[in-house]
Order: sequence, then C-alpha cells, then structure tokens
Amino acid sequence: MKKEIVQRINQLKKEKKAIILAHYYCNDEVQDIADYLGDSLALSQIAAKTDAEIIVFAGVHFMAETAKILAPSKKVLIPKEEAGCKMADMIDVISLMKYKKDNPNKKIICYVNTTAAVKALVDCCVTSTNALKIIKHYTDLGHDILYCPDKNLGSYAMNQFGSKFETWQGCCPIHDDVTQGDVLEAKKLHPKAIVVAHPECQNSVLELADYVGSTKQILAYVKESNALEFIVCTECGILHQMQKDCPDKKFYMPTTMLCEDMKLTYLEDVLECLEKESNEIILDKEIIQAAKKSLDKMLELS
Ligand code: CIZ
Ligand code: SF4
Repeated sequence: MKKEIVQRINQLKKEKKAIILAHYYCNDEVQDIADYLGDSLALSQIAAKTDAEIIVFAGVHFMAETAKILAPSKKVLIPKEEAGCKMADMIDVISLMKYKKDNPNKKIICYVNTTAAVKALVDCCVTSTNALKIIKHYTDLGHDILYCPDKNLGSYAMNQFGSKFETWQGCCPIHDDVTQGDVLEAKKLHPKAIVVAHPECQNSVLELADYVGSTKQILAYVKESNALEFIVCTECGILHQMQKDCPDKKFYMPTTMLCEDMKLTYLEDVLECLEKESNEIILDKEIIQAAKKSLDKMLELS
C-alpha cells in the first residue's frame, strides 16, 4: 500500500514538476520520500533556487511560509494546513506592534519560528544555526535589542556573551519541558553518553550539554564525534537521520520530545496535496516584501 503511494507521488512529481521538502522532525516515511531533507532555512533556500514549479513543504506552517517568502513566484503547498508551531503562536502582530510603539529604539531580532506577519515587523531574522552570530553583531554595535519569541535561545546567547538584553517570554514546549533532572537521569543510565542539545532547551539543560547546536549542527557533530553513545535533547524526528548517518552509534532521549504538529503529515497527505494542489500558501505582497527584508538581512549577516 505504502509502496503504491510512493510510486504515485513520484509519478505526480514528474508530471507536475514538483519537489518535496521535509524537515528533520517529520515522520520517517515522509523524510524518506523527500527530495531534500533539512532545517527550515536550508529548505527555504532550496525552494528559492529550484526550477520546480510546485514545492510541497512537509513541515509546519511557518516553514512553508518562509519558503514562499523566499520563492514568491512558486506554488508552495503544505500537506497539513493545521500543522502549526506552538512557539510561533506565542507572539502575535498586535502585541509586537504595541511593543514597538512603546520601545521605538529597540532593534528587534526574531527567530524564524514566527509567522510571516511577525517577520514583516522586525529588523532581522535568525535561525538556531546563526542566532549567536547575529545577536552578537547587534549587541557589539551597541544596539539595545529585543530577541523574540524564544526566551531559552535568548538567555543562552546572553550566557555565551555575558551580555544582557530583553527577550520575549515564548518557548517551544517540546524543548522547554525537558528538565535538568531528566538529563541527569539519562546520564545515570548511560554514563558514557555525550549530551547534545538544541538551544530551545532550558539553560539548566544546556549547562549539562557537551554540545549545543541546531538540528543540522547536532547531526554534523554526532557524525564526526568519536563517542559511541549520545543523549539527544531535541525533537525525536532527528533520530531517523542520525541512525542512518551513524548505524553503529546509540542514541537515547531524556524524555519523548515529540512535536505533534511535525508528526501530522503522512505519505497519504503528501499524495493528496500533490494530487489536488491543495493548501497553497498565500501571503500578501506587502507582507512578503517586508518579511523578505528581515530574512535577507539575516542572510547578509550569517
Ligand atoms: O529552523 C529549524 O529548522 C528548526 C526549527 C530547528 C533547527 O534547529 O534546525
Ligand atoms: Fe514549533 Fe517546537 Fe514543534 Fe519546532 S518542535 S515546530 S519549535 S512546537
């Protein structure tokens, strides 16, 4: 059955000049049929460069929106329209506009895990791969900044640089729910394991980590490391690629760390989306233009 779905997807991809992009946090079966697998930024950059006419973005809404902003002339589809991001939902346009009015001198730096409308209001975007570098760029220039919406990544950056700035009080509940106790427990069970963590985790967890980085950076670190066992503190979907890259290494999670939104998409949904060309991402031209400025600024600084 699944085999037939894959065949049909491949046939439609050819007929319609379509490509499928999937995030590392997606269900394994979706990762396996993707033309490109990556983090949200790498995938959006692929979207911008491809000559495909249709892009099916298997991931959550903000990721597909980012692809649309960088590739506005392409048809960008998301298999499951309701796939959102709990962190992106923690900041909205009205609250951010009010903040800007009350703090007219702040430079506002925002994580890519935000809606296009929020990106349209900020000075620069960042991803987990380039956040430290870009935040440092602004603080070194003496700017007073707001980092939004992830308080954990914000305070991680402050700890790294010994600087102080304001952060929005948002977070990713999947990463934020892991406690230092959970990691200590996992370390007790696997004393030889190296701890790798995503900066969306609480700082008390990051303090225990041997390596902190984005999904892409964690994958590269684990591949190159001589260690054979790892405690992985990020969304569990990453294990699929890790196990493929390193079949002889062992990976443990401190808790389940599963993002339900990232797991909404199955092969059937990708097929239906391709067949019907449904759930197209439509954004206002003005929003695309303004949000693209913040993304371009990020690309310039990273
Ligand atoms: O930007 C991304 O793709 C996310 C959400 C995680 C990461 O670290 O790559
Ligand atoms: Fe959003 Fe967290 Fe899910 Fe990533 S893992 S999509 S940040 S809720």
